[in-house]
Amino acid sequence: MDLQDSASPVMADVAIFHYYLLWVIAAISLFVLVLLGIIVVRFNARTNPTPSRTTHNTPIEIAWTIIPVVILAAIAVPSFRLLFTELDVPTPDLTIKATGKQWFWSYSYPDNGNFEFDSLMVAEKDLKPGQPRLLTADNEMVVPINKVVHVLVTGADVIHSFAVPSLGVRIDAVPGRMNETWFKATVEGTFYGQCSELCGKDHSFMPIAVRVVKDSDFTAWVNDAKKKYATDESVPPNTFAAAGTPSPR
Ligand SMILES: [Cu+2]
Repeated sequence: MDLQDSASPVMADVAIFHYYLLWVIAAISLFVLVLLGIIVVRFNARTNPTPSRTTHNTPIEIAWTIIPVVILAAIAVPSFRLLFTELDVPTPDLTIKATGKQWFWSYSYPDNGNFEFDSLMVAEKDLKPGQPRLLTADNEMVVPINKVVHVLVTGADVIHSFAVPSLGVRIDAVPGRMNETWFKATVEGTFYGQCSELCGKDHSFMPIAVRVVKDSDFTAWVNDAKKKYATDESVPPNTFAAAGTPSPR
């Protein structure tokens, strides 16, 4: 029924703007409804058998031109301000590249050791207590709290979309293009999103799980991840394939 709790300043602004618009829309709708009601009751053929022949009223015409312009300006100004906040990436503390693939996400950390790993959905039967169905991923994207995370987003095969509602992030992952967005998570915890562009049969099974942790935990995670997801690029992939072991990605 409502927006997810916001965990970033951008999402907080999105929520404020949303509720502001809701009031504007409600006021306009109510006003029009009241006018219609007055017309129905007071100006129907029975109560008003001889209608007025008035065709022009300058003050009213000026008012119904000026007032909508003022309303539109009152919507446009905060709307553009929000758009610019979303699109103008502040100086980042770290960069993460998210690649949408059929049907999972890969995350790489170019300025933290340049490792890359895949993040796949956990099947329903493998869920641990408390893990949400269809949203839990085996390897979460881990980010430090209160840091500006610059996210590079691209697609490897078809168009996907990287979206995490609580962080106010949603951007298309287009093959051959590098889109960018950012967020600053201000709440610790795990936040979930889903691919938001129809991308094939398993479109609904490629969740995005972002775990926000303290700085020290992030450093520890990076150190582990560097070993866990290490790829040795000096070894050609077919060496592994021939030996019967899975080749590095
Ligand atoms: Cu997708």
